[in-house]
Amino acid sequence: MKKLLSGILALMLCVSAMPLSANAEGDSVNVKVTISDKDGNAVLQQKNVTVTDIDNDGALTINDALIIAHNENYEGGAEAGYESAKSEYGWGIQKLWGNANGGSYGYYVNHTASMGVGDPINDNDYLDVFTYTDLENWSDKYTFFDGLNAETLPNIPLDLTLSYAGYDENWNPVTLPVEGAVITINGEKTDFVTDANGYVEITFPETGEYIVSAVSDTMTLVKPVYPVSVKEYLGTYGDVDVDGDVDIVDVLALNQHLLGVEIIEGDGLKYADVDCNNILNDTDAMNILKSLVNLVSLPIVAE
Ligand SMILES: [Ca+2]
Ligand SMILES: [Ca+2]
Ligand SMILES: [Ca+2]
Repeated sequence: MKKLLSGILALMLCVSAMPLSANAEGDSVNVKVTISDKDGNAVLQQKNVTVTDIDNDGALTINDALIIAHNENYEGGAEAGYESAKSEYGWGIQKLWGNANGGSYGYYVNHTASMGVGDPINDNDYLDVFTYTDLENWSDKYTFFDGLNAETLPNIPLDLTLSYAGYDENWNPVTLPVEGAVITINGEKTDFVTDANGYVEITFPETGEYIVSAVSDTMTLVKPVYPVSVKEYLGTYGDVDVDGDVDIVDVLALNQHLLGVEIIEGDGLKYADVDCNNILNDTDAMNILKSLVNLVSLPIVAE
């Protein structure tokens, strides 16, 4: 019995010691890392990396993130694939993904240019590092879509804007639209092309996980990495236009249908009949409206 007790005590000591090790979690942050290699291929695509102070300089920096990203993903680890060095110009990359090109790399945190790999990195940051492919004119343009990723439904338009990091006439960094870029989905070119504002509306016919990117005939783009998750839509009562939300647009769509202006088809007919009486009328429209101000919840099932 005594043995058992001391065992339990030892266990309790272990448990009570746990908050101490939990404190150590403050010494790491979780970031997403994208790396493009010398051929312009995204060899890491928003890869989750837990960053610790692996270079022991007392700070969590881009350098730590890149060492760990290589250790975990590059054959031979950071020792084989990554090098950084401090010079009069700052602390920069010397080798990335096994390629040493004289220091021609670009690095961005949350789509903003970084000054060097000694820049701090914080929880949920997005680190994007690329190798220049044009070593004569450095024409490579860092590009990005708004945000980090998106979720949508099959055949529901997804709005994207593609921008690149450029400079104005005074060499101040500015964000400019990428015009005429062809959108790729999982590396395949599509018919979607960005307009003069960098804007494009894309759709996915099927559910699945996709990487959206872009290529251009006229610019050297650092290919953006933009994961899109296309989920199956299971339908919601009140969602007349079947876009995943119940809002005033659904009330208007139903009214248009009842007036014979624009006829609803498909699943919308089912989700518009919110009292499930197989009749579409003003009562359904009124009940959707009421649901928007939380007077009723849908569907309304007859007693
Ligand atoms: Ca460090
Ligand atoms: Ca809707
Ligand atoms: Ca009805």
